[in-house]
Amino acid sequence: MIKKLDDIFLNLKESKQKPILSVAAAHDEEVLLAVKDACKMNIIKAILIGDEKKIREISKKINFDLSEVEIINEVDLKLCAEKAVKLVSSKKADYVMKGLLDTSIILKEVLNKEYGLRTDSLLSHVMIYEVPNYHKLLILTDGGMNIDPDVPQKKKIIENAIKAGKSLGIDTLKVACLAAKEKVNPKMKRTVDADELKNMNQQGMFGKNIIVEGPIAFDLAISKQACRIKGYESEVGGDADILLVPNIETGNGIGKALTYMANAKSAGIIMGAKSPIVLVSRADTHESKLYSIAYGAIISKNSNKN
Ligand code: COD
Repeated sequence: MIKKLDDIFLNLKESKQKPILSVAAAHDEEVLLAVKDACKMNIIKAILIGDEKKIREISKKINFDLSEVEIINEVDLKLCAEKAVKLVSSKKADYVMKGLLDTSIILKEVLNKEYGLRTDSLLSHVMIYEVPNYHKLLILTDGGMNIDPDVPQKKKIIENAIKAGKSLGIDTLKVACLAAKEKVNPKMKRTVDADELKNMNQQGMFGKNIIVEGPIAFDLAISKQACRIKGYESEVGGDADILLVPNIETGNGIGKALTYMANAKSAGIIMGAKSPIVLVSRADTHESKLYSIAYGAIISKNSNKN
């Protein structure tokens, strides 16, 4: 079981098959540092799409040996995303990474009906955090793709997060459907949605070994002490594996608070497509980008098995 983000590397080093990553708009130092490290660790092979002149200049500066790396010269950002996605849909690459371009540009290409990576499933963003003062990895979803999901979409977002959690080898997953309080209040739509999701799980709709709690506030989901003080009893209380947020703003805010104020390390990908999409914030460190590349490689390996 993967308990720390560094364990992902060990898991990948054991596998002989190296997935090929296509990087859209790769002309960025933090992106190239992460790709360089992943190539050096021998966990992936890379195809870089972007401004070739800049890619070569940056690579020289950071001592990235490009002799084994394919470069596709493209300066237009939309075309960078299109070409990177097409490499995956034509099976010349296994998964795709967002480089120095806006999230919505790459997501629109991923969703393209003709050459994109859609499936019948909803696509959603999953972040994994290693927080110094939390006792296990924490999955946060969806703070990156679905803006204001309804209940059927939240159900699919949970299903994608369960797949992401299972790929880490976690057997029983505890899901906290976040809201501002624990009692259902018809005037607070998020509490009603969370209650519906909990009921779905009680009917077995999320499968075996899944516990869904909600509505539940953030403090009770992650702190046993808060549960004791408030007299709150639930198997998920203080021990959540997955935080389902009600909307993109909440997810984005919690994620950034964990990174900037709690020194969390993280990895982020989009689940639900034909292959994982490595989606990190431009401001993320190359370490976080490296974890995301590695996590994407694990998901890619698992989806090729199925
Ligand atoms: N999964 C599967 N299909 C989808 C999804 C999804 N999550 N979202 C849209 N689609 C399909 C729709 O069914 C439709 O067929 C087509 O894609 C277009 O749908 P629209 O018009 O709703 O989608 P777009 O192209 O306007 O927007 C989709 C985005 C993902 C780009 C949009 O939702 C978005 O910008 N999300 C926020 C991304 C972001 O900025 N994140 C960073 C900040 S946190």
